[in-house]
Amino acid sequence: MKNEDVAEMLTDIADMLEIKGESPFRIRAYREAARRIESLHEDVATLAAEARLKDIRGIGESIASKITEFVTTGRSSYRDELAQALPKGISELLAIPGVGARKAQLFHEQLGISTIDELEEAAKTHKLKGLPKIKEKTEQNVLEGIMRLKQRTGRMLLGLALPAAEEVVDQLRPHPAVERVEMGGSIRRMKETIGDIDILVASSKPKDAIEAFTTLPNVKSVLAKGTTKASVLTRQDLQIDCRVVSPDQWGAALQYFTGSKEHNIQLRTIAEGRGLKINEYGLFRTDNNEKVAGREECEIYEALEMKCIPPELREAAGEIEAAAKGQLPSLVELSDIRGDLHAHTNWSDGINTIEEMAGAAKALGYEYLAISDHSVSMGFIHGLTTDRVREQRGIIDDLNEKLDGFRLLQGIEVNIRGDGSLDYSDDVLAQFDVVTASIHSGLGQPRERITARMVAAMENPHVNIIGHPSGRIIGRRDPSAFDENAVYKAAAETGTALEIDGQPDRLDLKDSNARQAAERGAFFAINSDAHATAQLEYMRYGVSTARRGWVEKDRVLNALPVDKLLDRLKAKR
Ligand code: DGT
Ligand code: CA
Ligand code: CA
Ligand code: ZN
Repeated sequence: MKNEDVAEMLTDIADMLEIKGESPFRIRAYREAARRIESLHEDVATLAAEARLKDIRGIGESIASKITEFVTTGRSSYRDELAQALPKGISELLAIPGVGARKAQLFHEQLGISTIDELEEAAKTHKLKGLPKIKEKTEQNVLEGIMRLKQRTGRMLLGLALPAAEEVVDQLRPHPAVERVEMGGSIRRMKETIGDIDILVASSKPKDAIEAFTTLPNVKSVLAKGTTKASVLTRQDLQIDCRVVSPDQWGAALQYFTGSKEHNIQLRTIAEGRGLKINEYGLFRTDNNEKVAGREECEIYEALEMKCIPPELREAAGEIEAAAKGQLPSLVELSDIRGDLHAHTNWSDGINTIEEMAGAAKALGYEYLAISDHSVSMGFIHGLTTDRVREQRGIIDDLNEKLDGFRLLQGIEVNIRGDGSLDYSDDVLAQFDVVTASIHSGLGQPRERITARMVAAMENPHVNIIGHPSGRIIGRRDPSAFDENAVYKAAAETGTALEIDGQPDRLDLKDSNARQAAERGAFFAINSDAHATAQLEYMRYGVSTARRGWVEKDRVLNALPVDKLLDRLKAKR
């Protein structure tokens, strides 16, 4: 997070307030703050962590809290709120670095531009130059901004790509020319980011299947189209490759195009050692080309005398050896999850009420949900005071009277402060059913300090879970430098679970970290960290991350039924 990012956020707010016709004083305050931050010689994130923002002239309580939220979470809920209130054509343009609300409004209203592509076209054909207050340089800046945006989105988050890919698969499946259809490539392996989406179709009428694919409603442009493969760009600018194979080659093709490339290379070596060769058409004997397998994917692995390997493990990280020895882990599944232990409500920075979150969790088939709002030092997003903690307990108890066959737990996401202490005293913490402790600031601290904070939190008998342990935001904020050995060891020894947070831009612990932690005996809580009812579905990304980390069901706290879970939580205390 750079000072200029913070300045840009503040300028955006000023622009949007201006579009809304808010008071000139407020607008000026944001512009002034942006200017000061831009010319600051110190790192604004450090100032925020040390609560020194208000030392800067022109920055008061309200702006300081928005900056703090932005540098800690990477988001500004106020800016998002303002952006959502704008016409859609304007808000899409705001995604471009360097294009603020004022310019976006100008482009939208004067030229009728509502999409990034339209703006790119207008800038290239010099249509922007004629607009009031738009300088020559602006067109160049706009084009550069669009380029940066496209680079930034070079690999897309799984959470963005998967719903789009599922839509395509669902739309192709009923087509008469489509016998089978699945995702392949990194998206089937559930990698945290995806280069392009790969889709595989089995069909005896490949031309019809390709035609169906390239004419789907969500297709914006066709990049390439042949008789058995095609590439398209969706309206969200996601690239999807589709290959069509004959039904008797389905299994071999699915195996081949699922990858990873490194996994396939290892598998090929194993095949060669057995006088076999493997390609996207099948598994064949080298001497007489006789086909050994190919119609079903698992047949390929079985013909090589190994267990069928789940796609999430196919990263050439020991899975082939394990499969050959019959020692693949029995991976946790989404259906093993009995409840969610990390969800926010409108009591802090969530959107929905406690009751709405409970209803949505129950509708997902869960047995329990822990409401875990933020704690008091996160004042900028309404962290709970101890009075509000008590009040919330009353509401949760009342709801539990009404909710049949479902249990609401009172949790908390308690902030781990800079010195490793927690936001509440032990007697307050003792009142929660489950306590998650998270670091939200000072993530850039040196290894010893950040590790000491985490270990101190784990040594507290009331802390059950460490939330999003590394603090990374994919593509935007690096993980903290915590000492993996020390943290996983402390987690195992203190009986503190490590969270696998399912927010698509967090996935934290990440897959490889989770695997290390599991090997050292740690337990996990796989959570959605939902800030709205629909986000409870992010659980699946947490589960896929756990699977990629070789995590088994018996290591997962929230795979336990509620009574066993509560016993386990109490055991630490
Ligand atoms: P991505 O798209 O960058 O997230 O990663 P993938 O794994 O989806 O890679 P992609 O789209 O280039 O190719 C899809 C799959 O096709 C890949 O996972 C394995 C297979 N594949 C691609 N190129 C090769 C290759 O040169 N050798 C082998 N054995 N397999 C390949
Ligand atoms: Ca791919
Ligand atoms: Ca591809
Ligand atoms: Zn958090």
